Amino acid sequence: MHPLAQRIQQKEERALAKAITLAENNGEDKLELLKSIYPQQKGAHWIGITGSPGAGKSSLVNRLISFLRKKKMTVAVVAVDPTSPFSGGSILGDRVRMADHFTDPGVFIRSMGTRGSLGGLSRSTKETVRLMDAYGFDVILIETVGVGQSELDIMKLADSVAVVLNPGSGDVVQVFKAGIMEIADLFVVNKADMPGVPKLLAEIEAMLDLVKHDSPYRPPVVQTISTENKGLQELWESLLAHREYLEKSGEGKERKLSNLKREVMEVVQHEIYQQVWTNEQKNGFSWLADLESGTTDPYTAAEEILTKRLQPADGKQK
Ligand SMILES: Nc1nc2c(ncn2[C@@H]2O[C@H](COP(=O)(O)OP(=O)(O)O)[C@@H](O)[C@H]2O)c(=O)[nH]1
Ligand SMILES: [Mg+2]
Repeated sequence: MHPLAQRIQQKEERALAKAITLAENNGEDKLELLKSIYPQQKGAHWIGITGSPGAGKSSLVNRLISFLRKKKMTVAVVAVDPTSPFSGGSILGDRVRMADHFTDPGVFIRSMGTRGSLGGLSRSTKETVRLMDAYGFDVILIETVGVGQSELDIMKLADSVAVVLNPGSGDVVQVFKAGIMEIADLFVVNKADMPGVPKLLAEIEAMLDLVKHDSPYRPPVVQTISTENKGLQELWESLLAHREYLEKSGEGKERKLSNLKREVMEVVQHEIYQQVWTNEQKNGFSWLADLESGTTDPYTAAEEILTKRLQPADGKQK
């Protein structure tokens, strides 16, 4: 067993932090570490929270942490939101409120470097969540801004995806266009103290009629005012109900399996690229001269590299 995995099993928080860094930096023994922690996972509830910047995701996460701690549950947070107070991009007030949680051993908060996680952001986020799960947190919250393909990929790894919307924001059209509708398991109308709630509710329902009319599960819509601590009980109950649905319907198993498939292919893609890169580097990128002189083209060069990889001269598969 990898030594960090052993220390994670003994609930050493520093080992968890170190392991996440190792995964993010693509340390040489990363696959060994991940192999060790895979069977240690305990089946935490992985919850994705997504929505436009300023929708109130971080405020909700913050309130949800307090809510769950009162229920004696432990919580880990992965913030993949560059504007998140967890990743340092926010106003002072938020940080001060957050400070309560930093000293609580039942809470672990980690922000992902959005610039250049070497293995890709969605892959390192997934690995981080697995490490947290192996440590034994009951709930893992993943906060992301709901834009872009990598954000969508990140959301797909959650058991339950909550999409946070605000009244009067025109968010619904954006959500629809971005393809988030299909992966939403729950809608949170946050800032329900602001005008325009009935209109937003009607828009969401109309969209659900369109997209989910023949689906066995219709995402519920929950209203919250995170600044006043309102709606959290309902939010939590809806998340639990969704988890129960995943278990009873078998959809949870299905999702996990298709995620695992994607994960394996991601690792293969990365490892092959890594091997080829190292190999070509060793050979001094021998085809570069031919490209320069015009005796080959990029596509032929790439094809030759691949052929070499698939049929190495010594007859052995690399
Ligand atoms: N009026 C009102 N303001 C809120 C509510 N929730 C969050 N906010 C405010 O909205 C702003 C953005 O919140 P934040 O949690 O940082 O949003 P994020 O970018 O989605 O993480 C902050 O100033 C919050 O205080 C709410 O329910 N009602
Ligand atoms: Mg935020």
